[in-house]
Amino acid sequence: MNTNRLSESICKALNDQMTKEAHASQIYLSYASWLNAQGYEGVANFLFRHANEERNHMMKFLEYILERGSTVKISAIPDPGENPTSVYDAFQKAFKQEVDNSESIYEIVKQSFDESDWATWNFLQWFVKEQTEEETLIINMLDKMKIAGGDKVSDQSLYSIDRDLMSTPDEADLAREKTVEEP
Ligand code: OFO
Repeated sequence: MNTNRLSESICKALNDQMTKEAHASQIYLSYASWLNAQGYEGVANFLFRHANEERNHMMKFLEYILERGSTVKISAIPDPGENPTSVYDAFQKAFKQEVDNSESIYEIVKQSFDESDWATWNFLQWFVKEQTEEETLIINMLDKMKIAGGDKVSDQSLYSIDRDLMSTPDEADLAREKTVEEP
């Protein structure tokens, strides 16, 4: 009896996404290491924590594929690429990375819808919400830096941003989660 509950195309898309999550983790590790070496311990810390989150996302895909009786394929992770050139550049690159990742997840959501694979569609809703949260978090960081001068942000402002990021929560509040009782 065939116990594989994923179509070949969905299984491939989920495996590819699993590798993308691992790649995202490597990207954040590389940015965090570079920023730490430049003396931005707070920003680096924030990105090290984020690298762990991406690794957890990778594991979520892996576990789901196994749960559905299908086959996990561990592939090589592409090189994380160039180091950023500044804190501002690191967040701009991180934002692009998150938007690309969201697009990639939306593609599988669409695919699961087209194939009427409701279990996968439902599984992916967690990631749709997570991506909105991550994009919001980075947009908030970029806004702060833009106000402080964008690419020309002063050392003084970078010092405060770095100190704030040491203790910034890893999750953003989403407006749609607010209620009248808990604004
Ligand atoms: Fe950036 O979050 Fe994974 O999916």
